[in-house]
Order: sequence, then structure tokens, then C-alpha cells
Amino acid sequence: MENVCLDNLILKLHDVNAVKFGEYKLKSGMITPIYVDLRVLVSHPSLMNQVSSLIYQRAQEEELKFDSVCGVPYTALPLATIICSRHELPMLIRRKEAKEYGTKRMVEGAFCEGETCLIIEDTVTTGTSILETAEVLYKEGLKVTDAIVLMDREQGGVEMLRSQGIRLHPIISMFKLLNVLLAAERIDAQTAQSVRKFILANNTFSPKEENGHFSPVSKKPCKDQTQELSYGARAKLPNTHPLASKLLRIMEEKQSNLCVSADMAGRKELLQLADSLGSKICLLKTHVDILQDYAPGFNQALTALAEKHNFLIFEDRKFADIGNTVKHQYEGGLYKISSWSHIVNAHAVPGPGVVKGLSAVGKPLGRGCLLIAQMSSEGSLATGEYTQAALKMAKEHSDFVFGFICGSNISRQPEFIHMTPGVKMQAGGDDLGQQYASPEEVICNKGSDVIIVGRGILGAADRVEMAESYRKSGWEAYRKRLGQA
Ligand code: S5P
Repeated sequence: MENVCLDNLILKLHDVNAVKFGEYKLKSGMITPIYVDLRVLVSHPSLMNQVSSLIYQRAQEEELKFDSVCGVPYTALPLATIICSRHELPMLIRRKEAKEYGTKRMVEGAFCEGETCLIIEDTVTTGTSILETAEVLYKEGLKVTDAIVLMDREQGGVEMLRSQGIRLHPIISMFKLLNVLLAAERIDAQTAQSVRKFILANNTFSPKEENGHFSPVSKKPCKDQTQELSYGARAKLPNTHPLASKLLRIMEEKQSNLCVSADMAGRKELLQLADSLGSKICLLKTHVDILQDYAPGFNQALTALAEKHNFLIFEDRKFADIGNTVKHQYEGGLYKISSWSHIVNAHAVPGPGVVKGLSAVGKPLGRGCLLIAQMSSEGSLATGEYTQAALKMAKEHSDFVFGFICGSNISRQPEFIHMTPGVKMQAGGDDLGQQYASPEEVICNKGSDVIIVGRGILGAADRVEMAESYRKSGWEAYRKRLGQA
């Protein structure tokens, strides 16, 4: 979506008083310094058209698959109408009250059980209006996997809906809106700052209250099994990166979606661990800069073990600098990471240059990269729009980036591999902000592909036995997701 086009829309929304600053009471009872009232849109046909186009464009960009569209009553109803009429898509109308006479149906329109409906909404604060609409649709036997919203107030709606198995795709976020209005001198810095403070202080969804992970335990059983491809089938897709194919094949062969995070200080101990757990894992993750006794021979020894036990090596270096710097950090220095690590990861924060720099070194060697789209630590800033930007960056560099560090399946593209850290049998965390979820939750409910486990295994009296129980839980959760268990 073009930024210019969005900036222009934001200014127009401000022109027609759809965004107001002052003191307003929301449906939830919360008093807010900014009010977004998109009901006025119906009086501005050109804006209605522009917004409808952006919503449809977003559905296409995300490659969403759906059989019908439902607008949350009432503001999004005419938007859904325009989209459905223009693109000849079947629409559904959700009734607010059941009819007193006739069929008593809560959903109007023709549909079959098992079909997927895309929800459209104008503004999201908590996400409950979308959830209410989804629940009415569920009762009729429909599925809801995605929703698109014009304006996300960034107060926890995305996370709340994700915890309920619905991906929310926002077009405009509150922070973006403030930046554009500030740059255009429609509001002053003080107003922008007070709204930002309000938004940050009033997140309506706290994952920690639930189970202290990227997002809470889903109350739904497992993801929709009909859309699931096996690891083996994903390995064969034409657009799957060769390294991702290799990893998926290893996972299938070894019946393991377990990555052990070998966060240890001694190289001998690390190599012993790799040898003893090698048969149980698909991937070994290192932090080479934690080693107190690193020596060049370490790389060869680890590579030999990776070959012996058929696992890949992932140096968790989390590159986060300009392209030129990361290129040198990846290729050179003491560790010469590119020479031995099949996979590295990078933060999206520097922009695409970081991927280009790494790719210049790694691609000719057949290496691959994961982008850090979300983090497991409490208060992580990698959420919402940032996560979406990382996703976009990955799609644009899929010749080198083949997946994500994330809390759940964020891309829907089976070519991408989703890896989730912060995994332990017992929920909870540490005193430095780490937050844990179980293998079942991560693989089955959140739809991630690989569990990354460190202290859950390293802290066990019998690491081999513990690794085996993580391998088993991760694999069972995957089979359950496929509908095979
Ligand atoms: O968001 C993240 C990303 C990563 S890669 N959260 C994480 O915990 N990690 C890494 O996963 C972290 O650096 C550590 O190596 C591992 C988790 O270790 P554990 O002992 O908490 O399981």
C-alpha cells in the first residue's frame, strides 16, 4: 500500500472530522483524548470509495482466501457493500437482533457450512466487536480466519483477536495517523505526545494476565485443519527456499520440530550437548558470543555433528545494523558466522538494507535468514505494524529470508517457516522478562512450526530424556494440527 496514498487518506479523514481531539468516552467506558468516528464517511462518497479500495487491496496483498464478506454493523456495512458490489463477491449481513418472525436467522445471505467469511470493520480498540460478529458467524457454521480494519487504535485489538484465532490486518494505525497529522501541522507535538501516552498506557489486552507469552492461550482447540499442509508437502512447494525445504524434510524424517537453544559458556559442553541431543532435533541454535573458550576448530566440530545427526545450525546473532556493517559482521570477525551457520536471523529495524547486506554474503553460500517479527519478551516493541513491516520485508526478499522468529503463524504462506522461542512445558517466565508457552500451545493453537527450547531442556537433570519429551510434545501437537492425532 502506497504511503502517499495513506497519508492523503489520513488528512482527508481529519478534514471531514472523522478524527477528533479532545475528551471522549468510548463504548468500553474509557475516556480518550482522540476519537475516531468513521460513521461520517457515508456522507463522503469519494472517501467511501477510497477506503473500500484500500480494504480490498489489503485482502489481495495478504492473499486472503474467503467465500464471503461481512461488515461489522453498522459503519462497516456500507464499506462491505461497495467492495462486494464492485468485485462481485457474496456478502453476508449480521443481524444485531434475531427477527421476531420468520427464520430467526442472525446472518442474512446465502452460505454453506464450513465456508470462510472475511470480516470488515471501521475501527478497532479492544477487538470485541469483531469477535462478537465472528461468534455469530461461528454459530452458523462459518469460519473466520481474518479481519481487515481501516483504523487500529493499537490498544490490544490485534493481539486479543490473534489469541482467538483471528488475524487482524489494520490499514491505518494510531501511531501512523499521529505522525501524519503532526507532519502536516494539523496537531501540535504536545497533542500527539499526550495521545501516544494514552495509547501506550491503555492497552486493553495483557498477555501476561493470561499466560505470559506473545499472546494468551487460545480458547479454541486447534487451527483449522483443512488448510494445513504437512512439513513434507511444504518442502516440495515451488517457492519454498531450498534451505527451508531441507529443514522441512529433516523435520519430517526425524519427526522433530524441536530446535534446542544451546546457550552455554563452554565449547566442549556445547559440542557434547549437540552430540547427545543430535538425533532428537531438527535445528541447533547457538549464541557463539556466549562461549568463553571459542576457538576456530569449534565450527568444524559443530558442522561435523550437524552432518552426523542431520540437523541444521542456526546462529542466533540477531543482526541489526546497516547493510554494509552486517555484511562484515556475518562474514568476518572472530566467528566467521557465514562459513558454518546455515541460518542466521536479523531484526527488521534497519530496513531492507540489513537483509541485502546479509544476503550478499549468505545467498551465494546457500544460507538463509529469519526475520525477527515478534519477540517473546515482555514489553517487546515488535508488534502490530512492525510485525507487518517485517512480513512485507520477508516477502520482498524471499530468495534469502525463509521465515520468522515469531509467536504464531503470521504469514499464512506455507513456504515460510515460523519459529517460536519462549517455550517450556510449564507456563511462566524468568525474572528478566522471558515469557513461556507450551509446545502444544505454540504448534497447535498458534500454528508455529518450530519450538525453540533452551532452559526447559538445559536445566533438566537428564537433558536427553527432557529433549525427547519436548520432541514428542512438539510432534504430537503438529499431528493434532494436521488432524492426525
Ligand atoms: O524473542 C525471542 C527471540 C529469541 S531468538 N526470544 C528468545 O528467547 N529468543 C532466544 O531463544 C533467546 O536468545 C534464547 O537463546 C532462547 C530462549 O531460551 P530459553 O532458555 O528462555 O528457552
